[in-house]
This record gives sequence, C-alpha cells and structure tokens, in this order.
Amino acid sequence: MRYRGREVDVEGRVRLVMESALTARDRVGVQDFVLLENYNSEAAFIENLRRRFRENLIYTYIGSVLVSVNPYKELEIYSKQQMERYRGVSFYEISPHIYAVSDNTYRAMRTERKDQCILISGESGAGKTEASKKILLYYAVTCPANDHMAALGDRLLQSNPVLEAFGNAKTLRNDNSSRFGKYMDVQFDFRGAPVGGHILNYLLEKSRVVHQNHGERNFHIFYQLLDGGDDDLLNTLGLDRNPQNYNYLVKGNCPRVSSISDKNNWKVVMKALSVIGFTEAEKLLNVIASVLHLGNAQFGEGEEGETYITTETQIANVAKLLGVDGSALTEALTHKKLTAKGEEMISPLSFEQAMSARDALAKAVYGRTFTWLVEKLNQSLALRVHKGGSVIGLLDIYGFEVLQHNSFEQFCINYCNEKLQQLFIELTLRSEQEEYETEGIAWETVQYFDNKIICDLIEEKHKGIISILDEECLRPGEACDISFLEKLEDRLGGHPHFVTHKLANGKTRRVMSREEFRLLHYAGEVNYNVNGFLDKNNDSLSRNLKEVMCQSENQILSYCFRREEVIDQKRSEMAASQFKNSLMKLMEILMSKEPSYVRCIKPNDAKQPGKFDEVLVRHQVKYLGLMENLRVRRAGFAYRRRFEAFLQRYKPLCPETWPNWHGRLVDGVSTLVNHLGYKPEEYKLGRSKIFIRFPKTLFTTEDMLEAKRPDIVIQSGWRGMKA
Ligand code: AOV
Ligand code: MG
Repeated sequence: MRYRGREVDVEGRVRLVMESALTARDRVGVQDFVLLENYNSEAAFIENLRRRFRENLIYTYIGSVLVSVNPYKELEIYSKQQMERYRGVSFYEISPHIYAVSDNTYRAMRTERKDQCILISGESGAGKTEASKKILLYYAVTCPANDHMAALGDRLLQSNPVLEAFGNAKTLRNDNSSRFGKYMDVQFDFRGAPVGGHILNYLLEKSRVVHQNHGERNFHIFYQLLDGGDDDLLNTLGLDRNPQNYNYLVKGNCPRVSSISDKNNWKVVMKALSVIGFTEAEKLLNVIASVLHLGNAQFGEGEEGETYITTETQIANVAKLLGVDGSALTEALTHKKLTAKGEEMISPLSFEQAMSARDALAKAVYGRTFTWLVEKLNQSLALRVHKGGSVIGLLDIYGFEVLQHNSFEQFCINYCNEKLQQLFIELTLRSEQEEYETEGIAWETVQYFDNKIICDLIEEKHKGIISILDEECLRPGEACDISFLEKLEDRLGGHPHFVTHKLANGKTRRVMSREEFRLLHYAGEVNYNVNGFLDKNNDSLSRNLKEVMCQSENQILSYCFRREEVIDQKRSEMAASQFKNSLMKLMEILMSKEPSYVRCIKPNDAKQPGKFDEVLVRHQVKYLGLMENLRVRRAGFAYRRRFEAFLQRYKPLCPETWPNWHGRLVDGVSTLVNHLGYKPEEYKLGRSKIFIRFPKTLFTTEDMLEAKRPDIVIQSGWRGMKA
C-alpha cells in the first residue's frame, strides 16, 4: 500500500487515501477538467465524468464553470453542515459543489462590489431548476439576516413552490418541467444580507392549458387543487376530485405521476402563499376552477350552421367564477363583433371557431393570471429601503427540447437556449482572453462553433424567421401556416441551418413532411411543424371576449383585462416578437453582470439513478461546447492561482516562505517555486497570478504538501479569495 493523496469525501471527511493499484485519482477522476492529462480527448473527458458519477461525485469544474450531472436521487450533500463547509472557502480547496459556486459568486459580489449572475443551462431534465433552488437555499441559510427583513429569505424560498405549481408540469422529459423562463434578482444590502428580490418571467407555454401530449399533464396546480383541496372548497368551486372528468386534463391520459404527491404539494403551495402574505387565494382559485369548467363547455351546431352552447350549467358556473355576466359570456363565445364602415355587426361563429374562442379564453385567463401572480410575488419581495448593495441574478429557463412533434412552443424554447449559448460563448471566450491579456500572458486562439448564425436566422430584422412569421400574421384572411412555410422556403432556402422537404434541384426530400421546416440548432436538429404557428403568434382574443372579461368582478381578472385594451384598437406586439424583445433585454441585463456558469447534464432519458448513457452524455458535452471551453481554459496552462493563494497553500514547503513571507507576493512565489525546482517551461508569473502549464507539476506539489503536512485541515487558511 502506498500513500496516494488526500480527498474530501461527500460527507466532508478528509481522508488520506491509501490505495495500491487503483489510485484515488484513477477511481474518482479529477475534480477539475483542466487537470486532465489529455485535455484534448473527449473520451478522457467523458470517462472522468463517468467515474465521478459512479462515486456520486456529480460536480466537476472546468476552471470556474461548474459541470453538474443529474443524479436522479437524493444525495446527502446539501445539508446545513455542508453549506458551512463551503463558506469562505476557495474553489480548489474542497470538492466541487453548487454551494462553492454560490459562495464564490457571493464573495465576488461583496469584495468587488459588482453585480453577479449565475447562468444555468442544459437540456430539459438536466437539473437546472434544482440547481437554482439550491443556490437560493444557500443564500437564505448562510447570508446574514437583515433585522427588518428577517422573513425575506423565507419569502424568496417560498416563491418557488408557488411558481412551480402554476408554471411547471409533467412532460415526457421531466416530471417537473419548467414551462416558463425565470430570471430572479436577489438584492443584497451593504452588509451582504438579502433584502429584496425580483422575478422576470418569460413566455409561459399556454397551449398546455388546453392540450397535452400523450403522457404529459397540464400545470401542476389543477391536480393539486383536485387532490388536495378540502371538500368544502371543491363544493364551492363546483368541482369533483377526478381529473379525468375535465377535458383540459385528459388529453395526456396521465392523471397521476408516481414521483409527485399532488396532495402534499397542495399543502406546500397553500402554506407558501400565506408566508408570502397572499390575500387573494380565493380569487385565484376561482380562476383556476373557471378554466376547468370552461374546458367542459360544449357546443352544438344548429340547422343553419349557427353554434350554441349545450352545457348551460357549465357556462353559468364559469361566469360565476370569472365574475362576469353569463349571457354576455355565452354571446361572446358564440359570436363575433365586427366593425365595418363604422357600423358594428354581429355574426355567429362556426363550431370550430367557437371551440377555439373557448380555448383562447382559457389560455388568456390562465396566462394573464400567471403574470399577475409573478407581479404579486414581486410586490412581496420588493426592496423596502435601498441601502446601496449589489445583486445576484439567477437564470433558470426551459431547457432545449426535441419532441416527436415540435411546434411554436419548442421553437421559442430552443431559440431561447440558442441565445443563452451565444452568451456563454461570448462571455467565456471574452473573459478568458481578457485574463491572459491583463496578466500579460501570450494566448493561443481556440476554434469553436459560434451559433450566432442560427440566432440571426431566427431573429434578424426583416430576414429572420420571426420577422417572416409576423409578416404573415399581418395578412389575415390571405395567409396561413403553409403560406408561411412557403415564404420561409423562398427566403431562407439554402441557408446552412435551414432545411425543408424541398431540395435545391426541385425534388422533394421524402423523409420530411410538407408541413415542416428543420433547424440545425447548436444542440441538434429539430423539425418544426408549422401547424398553429400563425394562431399562436397572433395569440389573439376576440374583442367580445375582452369586453366581457374587463368587466369582471374578480379583481385579479379586472386587473389582467384592461378597458384600454378594448378601446385601443392598435395591434399589440405578436408573441414571438415580444419574446425576442424580452430576450434581448435579458441579454443586456446579463451582460452588465459578472457571470458564473452551471452546465447541467442529463445522464439518461429514463430519469433513473446510476445510469450513465454515454452516447447521450457525449452529445451534450459536444453541443454545450465543453471541450472548447476546456481548451480555451487551458490555452496552454492547466492551472492558475492568485499569488497570495498559492503562497498561502504551499509556503510550508520552503523554509524561506514558512511560516510567513514578508516581501512582495511575486517574489515569494518565485522563491517558493525555485525551491521546489519548477523549470522555467513549467510555469509563468503574470501580474497577479501564477500559471502552471502541466497538471503533473501541481500534483507533485500537492503530494509534497500532503507528505509534509497531512494534518492540514483543508478548510482553514486563505478564506475569501477567488482564484
Ligand atoms: P430542468 O429544470 O433542467 O428541466 P430539473 O431541475 O427540474 O430539470 O430536474 C429534473 C429532476 O431531476 C428533478 O425533479 C429531480 O428529480 C432530479 N434532480 C435534478 N437535480 C438533482 C439533484 N441535484 N439531486 C437530486 N435530484 C436531482 V426543464 O425545467 O424540463 O428544462 O423545462
Ligand atoms: Mg426547470
């Protein structure tokens, strides 16, 4: 047996690893990919991830980027004691963790007084939302509490179950999939106490309210209400407990999910609402129930093609819950109002039109109520007194998704991921390059795929897909989904990232339907079916329905449906453009902050613990650009550390630097490495950091330290420093 080094295990015990054939590093891999001997090898990269995953070490760094693999099981690594271990400790001192990123970001905000953000990316089900919750928990538990705002941490935490109930749903990819994008600012005062929060929400997948794919569900809140609400409540709302009795809940044929307890979650959500200081729960539940009843409203077709409602009691129920006049609602669901030459005309809707008016109303009611809810949360989290502190922003969006049938929603979701990837490319490469420049170290360029070309394809003014879609939406009566597709073919055919069934030689591509276009995204190919694109982009509610809704006695709804909207005939921005513009603003917000990254990886498609699907992981490593990230990070140097950190750690190895060095830091480091026998080609001294070329140099030094001072407690020393 041979002494091999030291490790911190998941329970936080420091242990000396005594292993023979299988050395510690062989078994658990390296905790930072920059330490891989063969950093150009994708196979070595994957192997390192696999080994660590097998040992429940789900976190690994690429420099300061955290790579996280979803364990699909509860690990004992998120306790309060664990949080304590990471407080004030530098990255390299202790095993990688989401808490280390949280803590480093927090300290960078405190010491540099600069706003920070943590960007979490990865495909659907990779663990983004869980990561963001852990970060928030870390701040709520470890940051000093503000005297006046002792409960703010609680409110921040409680905003999550509420948002998830209304904005998350079970999909095939994820039992708790975020169906909206979320950016949350946590505001801190000058003492570092959290004092406020603000949430920005992005495009909720409203179509889910009226339709779910097979095996998927509507938003959690519906099932929670039916399962958890007490008898009196359900009676008042006119609901029974069986989700299968509601048209809007049966489409996916999936009323229950084994990993979810709707009943318990209902309690959690109700409690959260009360912590947040929510007084409108009753009105909110009326809205939720009204959507369920609305879905059960049925129509019949009269002899002359007119449409009427066959379920009078349903509509009476809906009207009561929405706080609107029953006959006005009936009228608005079956007729349309047109103004021609200054005269108002009323004409009946066809059966199909009435159905889609009903669905449009359900989507509008739910979607606007969701936005209202976010505003309510924001009021509760709002900064009461501003004390000149800084902000940490957390971005948790819906992950890249490829379904059997991809529609407008997937188009928006994947576009959003495309933007985030672009930001990652710009910021990581830029900041790395800047670091070499400020340190005065010569740097090698690294080739990488820049996805700007795809972003442009989607968002470019006049030329991009969104512009073309808007154009078509402005030709009512003439345009349809297929004419939109044809326009895309005309204008974008031949673009390297755009494909349809038409081949350049005029023939057709058999494998693609005539209703689809394919985008070659950074993360893979996706076929989008154009069916419904125009409608969803228009996202319009008839004037009649708006008129009815803005007279609602339910204060939530009268807030959501404003009079001005009916009076002002101006066309509001269309859905995709609005989304695009909100993303542009988001990018500006993020660019103004110092970013940290968490890159989440999904180990298998079966949501199973312990299963590491190499093909799937390799694909994600590829499209997340992790290899390029690593190469850029290395760019010739495996490791970098600030002089004071390096000296503090290794000073016991040199009599001249031990116990304290009194001269300039750079001289101390120089003396130390000379004593250790570093050769000139092995390292470079920058202005504030030492750059070490080979991992082996660092390993040898670590081993020497271990042999000399096995007693050194890892957490002690050089607190509060960013490497
Ligand atoms: P996502 O946010 O990335 O997908 P989630 O964060 O919701 O994915 O994670 C999906 C599921 O994986 C969770 O519900 C947990 O069961 C499990 N999981 C993720 N991270 C951990 C962890 N650190 N420890 C234990 N289990 C975990 V989407 O919202 O679909 O893009 O739109
Ligand atoms: Mg999520």
